[in-house]
Amino acid sequence: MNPELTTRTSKFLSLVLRHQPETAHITLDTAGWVSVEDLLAGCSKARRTLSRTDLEHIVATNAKKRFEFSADGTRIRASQGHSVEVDLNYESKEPPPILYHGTATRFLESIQVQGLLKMQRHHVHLSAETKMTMQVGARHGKPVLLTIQAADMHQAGHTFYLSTNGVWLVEHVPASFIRFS
Ligand code: HQG
Repeated sequence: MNPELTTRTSKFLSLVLRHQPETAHITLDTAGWVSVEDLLAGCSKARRTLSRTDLEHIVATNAKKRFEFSADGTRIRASQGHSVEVDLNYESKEPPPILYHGTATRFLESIQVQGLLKMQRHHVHLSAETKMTMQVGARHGKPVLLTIQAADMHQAGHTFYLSTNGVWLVEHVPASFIRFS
């Protein structure tokens, strides 16, 4: 698969495994899984034919590790980022003392009032590193890095989850736990 087709197919997989499974004529189970066989057949039907080898290549090389196979390799799902109702069954986990969130300067005023909201997603996404996080912010405008006092939040009773691909997930970050400078 050439890089351009890999990216295009990866975007299509994000669409069907997170948002619109019906586009590839599949349904996801309650934890977001679909059998690889059904996915490949559905992609074919949607005129996006790909082989099991292509799929393995995409899962292995995806920069953000967006997709995962089940332990026995027969099923696949997106590791996070869904808009369809799924319960990924992540166990809650104690976060590191500090986490980061990348956003755009134009959102700051509102975030100072409301804290971080999950918007269209199931959770607010936080990260333990800063470089990729700035890039996430840059998707929305002039990027700015917010520092989240995660240990304090955890101590105050907020539940944190860690996705398989290393994204920290929470329901809401109140403004009082955000350092803006
Ligand atoms: C902002 C990508 C105003 C929030 C990335 C963000 C990430 C507020 C935007 C993952 C707000 C939502 C997630 C408030 C939050 N007022 N704006 N009160 N609270 N916001 O895309 O974190 O490619 O839903 O700061 O790499 O940017 O999908 O979230 O700017 O990991 O795999 O509202 O998506 O990964 O934007 O990105 P998003 P995000 P994938």
